[in-house]
Amino acid sequence: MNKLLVNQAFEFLSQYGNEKGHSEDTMMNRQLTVKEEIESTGTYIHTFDEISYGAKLAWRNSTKCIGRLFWETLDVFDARDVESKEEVAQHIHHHIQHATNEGKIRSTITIFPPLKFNEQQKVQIWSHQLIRYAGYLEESGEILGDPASLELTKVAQKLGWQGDRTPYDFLPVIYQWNEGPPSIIPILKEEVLEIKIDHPINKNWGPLNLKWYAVPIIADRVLEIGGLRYPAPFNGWYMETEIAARNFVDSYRYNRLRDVAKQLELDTSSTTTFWRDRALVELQHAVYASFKQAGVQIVDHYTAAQQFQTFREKEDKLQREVKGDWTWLVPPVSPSLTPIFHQGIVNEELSPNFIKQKRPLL
Ligand code: HEM
Ligand code: NRG
Repeated sequence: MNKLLVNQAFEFLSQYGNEKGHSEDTMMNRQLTVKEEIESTGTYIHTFDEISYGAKLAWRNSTKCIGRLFWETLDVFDARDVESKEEVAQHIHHHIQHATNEGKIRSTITIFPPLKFNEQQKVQIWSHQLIRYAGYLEESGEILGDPASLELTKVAQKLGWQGDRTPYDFLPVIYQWNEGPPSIIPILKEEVLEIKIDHPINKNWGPLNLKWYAVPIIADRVLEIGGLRYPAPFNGWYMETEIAARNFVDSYRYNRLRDVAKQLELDTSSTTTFWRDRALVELQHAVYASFKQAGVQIVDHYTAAQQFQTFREKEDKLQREVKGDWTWLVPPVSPSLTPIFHQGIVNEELSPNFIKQKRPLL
């Protein structure tokens, strides 16, 4: 019998039962049933309420996430009964549609069948996010689109997908069904909400051709609950720095800071004119204001940091110490202007959680 699994299951079930206020009897009975199930089948099946609460706990335990105040508000879709590739595709499209909600973004997770010891894994998602821009290496050596997607774009092309070769082509979702060859799910323009980036004061950013999609849906993690691991894409909404300080700015991403500075007519002759810092701040403003103007949910790094403080206070009152990875929680813009910068935090991984899955055979 798999003793480790029994232990992990019991640990989760007691946390679940305790936090939900279940009686000792109810908890004991459930543990007994699960133990017998593991003895006879090698694994066990969570109830919907268990995976639903387990997913919320995984969010609450995500050390790198600043958005955890809202951990109890997560829409959970149960896709553990998928029987075909068509059903996988339906769930993926449904997730995008439900989460997007015309800009009033809903935190959502879709839970696919768990990885089972010695059994075929039904679904393995290779895509980093359900919605992502492709990246192409041009003959000139330049990169078109998102350099972070070069590898997966090549895989998609091998599988017969062809992009329009713009800087913002939607990569199809790449996944494996029953450990067979990888398959793709094309993402249609109609199902994705995108926001054109303009500056609220320094108008006419049109020629910069900056835009981004509304919903970040992380797909390449597995949700671990009580020893079981589920492929489970999840999303909340963006904090403006993710797009405006990293995706557009990192030298190994869209690398657009100099273009923004030129648009702002800054003196880029030396770093000591601080043109990079000034352009960076204007870019935060532009991304935030453009999302707001379009009616799409987004949070700025001050509000997010404040919400994180509230989360910590709430958890402290319940005598649960919040764990966190300072290097991720601190926003990449003006970090010392947020309280997170000035506080220590214990970096420790608890279960349930979202964990790295085995790397696909790209
Ligand atoms: C990471 C914000 C919702 C789980 C992050 C990061 C930010 C963030 C800024 C750092 C990302 C980076 O630097 O690349 C938010 C906001 C949310 C939200 C504003 C709005 C509701 C969620 C939800 C979940 C979640 C719903 C899961 C159910 C995570 C995890 C990471 C993370 C696992 C680490 C990702 C990684 O390792 O790449 N979040 N988040 N977050 N968040 Fe959240
Ligand atoms: N930085 C990445 C997204 C990482 C997760 N961020 C969130 N998660 N906001 C990017 O695409 O820029 N979330 O679940 O909301």
